[in-house]
Amino acid sequence: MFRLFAGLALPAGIAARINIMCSGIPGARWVEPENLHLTLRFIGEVDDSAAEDIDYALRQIADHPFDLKLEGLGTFGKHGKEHSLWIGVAPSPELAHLQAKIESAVVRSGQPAEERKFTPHVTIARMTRPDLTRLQHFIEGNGLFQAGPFRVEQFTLFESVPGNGGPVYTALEDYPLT
Ligand code: 3AM
Repeated sequence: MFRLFAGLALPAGIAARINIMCSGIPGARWVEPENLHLTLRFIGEVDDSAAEDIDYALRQIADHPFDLKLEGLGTFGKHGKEHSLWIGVAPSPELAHLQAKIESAVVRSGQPAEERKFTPHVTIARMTRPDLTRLQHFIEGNGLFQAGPFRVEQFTLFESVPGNGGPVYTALEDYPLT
């Protein structure tokens, strides 16, 4: 069985810049720079045969490279119970287009459709009952963060393996955009 998702890896330089910013919230579990990514489609647990079907469907996607810019910060979770802290993405019709193609391909391969709206983001920390004052300071202090634009020339099928320090993501296959 594999726990899969499709996403974008970040350029190492941008991941390193993000990593420098990641401190100052007690209790936050910061994502290691090599694990920073933008999820395009969470797929979940699948067996070997389904994984092969997904890989086949993703290989059929034809799309162009495009530029993407990261900007701003946000959180998921109700006020007082924020559980994820993330960096946002500048509006990108090309990213939305690629995401829609990936969604169709994954469904065509036999997986159930994703009901939730796509909210592009790069999670930088996971939190349980964060110190709200420090979280607020972090967001105010880093809210103008920007990175890129950088060229997106491929997307990737990742395996997510749970670990003590949080999940570790392994790239199984890259799909070039040409
Ligand atoms: O891109 P991020 O890190 O925000 O939270 C998981 C991670 O999101 C999310 O998929 C990404 C890669 O693991 N994820 C995990 N379980 C999920 C689920 N059941 C999920 N997304 C949707 N449904």
